[in-house]
Amino acid sequence: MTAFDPIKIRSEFPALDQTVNDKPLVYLDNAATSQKPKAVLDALERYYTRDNANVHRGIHELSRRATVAYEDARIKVAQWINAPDSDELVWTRGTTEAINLITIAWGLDNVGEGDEILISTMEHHSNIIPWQLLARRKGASLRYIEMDSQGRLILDDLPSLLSERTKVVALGHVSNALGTVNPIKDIAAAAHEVGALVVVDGAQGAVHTKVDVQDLGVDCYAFSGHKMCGPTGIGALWARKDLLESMSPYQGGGEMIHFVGREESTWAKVPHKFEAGTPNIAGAIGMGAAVDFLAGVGMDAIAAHEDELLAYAIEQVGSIEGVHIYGPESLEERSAVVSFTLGDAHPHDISTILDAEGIAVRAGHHCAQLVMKHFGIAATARASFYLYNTKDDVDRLVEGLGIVRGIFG
Ligand code: C6P
Repeated sequence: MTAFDPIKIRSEFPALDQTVNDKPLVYLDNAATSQKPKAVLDALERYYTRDNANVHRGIHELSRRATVAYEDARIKVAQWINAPDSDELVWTRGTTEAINLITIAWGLDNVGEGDEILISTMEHHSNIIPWQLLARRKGASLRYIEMDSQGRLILDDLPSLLSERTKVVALGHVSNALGTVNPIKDIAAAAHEVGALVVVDGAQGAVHTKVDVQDLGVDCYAFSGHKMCGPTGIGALWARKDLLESMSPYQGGGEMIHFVGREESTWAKVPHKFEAGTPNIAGAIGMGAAVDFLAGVGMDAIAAHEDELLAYAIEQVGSIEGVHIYGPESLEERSAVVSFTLGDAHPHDISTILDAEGIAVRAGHHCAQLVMKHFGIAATARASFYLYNTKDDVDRLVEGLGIVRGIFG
């Protein structure tokens, strides 16, 4: 493998090579969505210009090519998370749809009156609302693992929160609002002792480090293509094959059936049972190209680069007077996100001022209102890093925050 060179990597991402408000773009909103490398853009173009056809339907050359590319991508993405079998990977629109799929296709049949669903106050709304809807429909109740003052899960509470009533434990791998990395493997082991299903929201997990669903010992892992250099509108649910086979269909329509009768029908084998209608073929192919790209760079190298960048960013941003950084103090427990406030400056104002300097960060509650409530704030500004960011980007952010300080005192 060649040495990790963020400048060279940067040149693979056309969108990074532009000015915004007459300043070279510094893109630090990667937790919302990453930029796309040429390899992914080329894969999309190749599909649409040469191979465009529906999958699993036509007996003609283009359909054959599209089907092969679509299913090859499934194999690549399944291998990416070390799934034992690519049939265990269901394409979805993203993490949100993957979690909704589980709550409907598994939850409606397996969660009932008096059962408990254990989540945490750290969750993104995508891992709260689907469970709330399920709990309401089935008369189950939601319980929460709370966070400590550093935004870490209080796992000492776990034994008292888990019981035979716990049907499912659903947690984020990495918090988008704080960067906290959760010890999923330990939690999964504890949840399995009471027979609970373990569902992981991996939207921010599969992005930065190598994920191994077998090693984590979880039952389901949901993730999105667009946060890991892939296209929008594509993601996946990985789940154990026996679990998928036991589940009811999620949506009905073309492709998910085996045989259709007037009153009764039978279902296609997994994963197709969960993929009703024409799928996002280009998206799946693009996500396959994205994992090829990331694997080519090397996930260990990416993780090491991001760790260095995060340490630098926390040191530099954290030393600005008035800045408060949220999330764990130990770098070991956090991922490439710096969520912060600066004195009395509203995070939206921080973001607007930075934007004028060509620096893109996100400001708001980050779809994690319970996190904001925990810290007694309405919003934070969030800089999130990826493989193409550099220390120069951090320096530009610090300069921009100097301007914010000049305005807000
Ligand atoms: N977080 C962010 O700016 P979708 O939209 O389905 O691809 O991913 C939803 C989602 C679920 N869980 C976590 C932990 C996430 O971070 C996200 C998306 C973006 O933080 C948009 S709100």
